[in-house]
Amino acid sequence: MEQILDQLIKSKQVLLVSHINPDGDAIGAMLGLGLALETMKKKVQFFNQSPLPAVYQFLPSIHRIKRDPGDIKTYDTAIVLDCSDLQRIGDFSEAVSKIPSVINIDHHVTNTRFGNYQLIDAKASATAEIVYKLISKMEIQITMAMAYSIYTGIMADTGSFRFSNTTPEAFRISHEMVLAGADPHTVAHHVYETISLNRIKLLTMLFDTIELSEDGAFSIMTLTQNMLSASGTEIADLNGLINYAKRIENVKVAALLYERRNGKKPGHTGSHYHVSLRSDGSVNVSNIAASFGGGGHISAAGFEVYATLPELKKRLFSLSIGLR
Ligand SMILES: [Mn+2]
Repeated sequence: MEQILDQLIKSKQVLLVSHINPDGDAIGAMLGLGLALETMKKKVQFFNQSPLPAVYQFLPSIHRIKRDPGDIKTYDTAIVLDCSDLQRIGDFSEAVSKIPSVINIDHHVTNTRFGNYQLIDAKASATAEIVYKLISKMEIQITMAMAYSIYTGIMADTGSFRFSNTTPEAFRISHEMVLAGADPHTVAHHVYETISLNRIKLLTMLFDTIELSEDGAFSIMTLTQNMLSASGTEIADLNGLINYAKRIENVKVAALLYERRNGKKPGHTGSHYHVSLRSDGSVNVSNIAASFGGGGHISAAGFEVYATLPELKKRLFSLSIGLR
């Protein structure tokens, strides 16, 4: 932490970046830290390659996040947030690795410790929590905009203070952020009570694809490129969709089969799918993912596969035998 503080004090031009398809923590941690650095008169640039989910558009300063990092040579410091490895930032990982000081701030157990400096805390509920601790050390007055960013990051990654990473520390920091001006109702209203008509249309199509294994323990949901174009939704709107399949009564494992853009090969009948797996904790889905060449954790894993849809479903359902 001390080394990182020294480096931040020395820095002049800072690029802040987080993972593609960002969630509330990736966005909140980045904005919170960047706004703090600006009070220290640092030049900061926010960068994320993906379109940002509409539900986070209420965050002060979110409009400052650009989809292009600009001229890489101008930065002396890069801060990479909420990324277990540098490739998670997307197409610019190679370019960003050339910035003289790369600071890696994250809370994933699987962090590869890339970069020149690391601030990794796997016990932190969110990267935003680590950012808060860094800002406190810098003795910066937390503004309302910073408070909203950090609060939103913690709220998003704890599933609104429901997941197992909901610690006293997560509440303590959130409490402080609320005192500093973040209004919980405003955040909840935007994140949970605002839904675009296009997303409703997508959900209708998606729910229609849900299939259950004979014993009811395994659910499969399918998302194709045709459904995205027919509903007018962007990939940025996909976060958390798999949870609908997981919440079904008696389901232990849920799979979301997502057909990749340009996933078809000429002359082949199949398509390229990303398969996300979630379990209720009673089944280790990382084993299932590993059998397909993927990986992950006990209750969340994934893999890439090229197959036809009926073929893929058959393989997955055959694995589900004996779940109950
Ligand atoms: Mn996170």
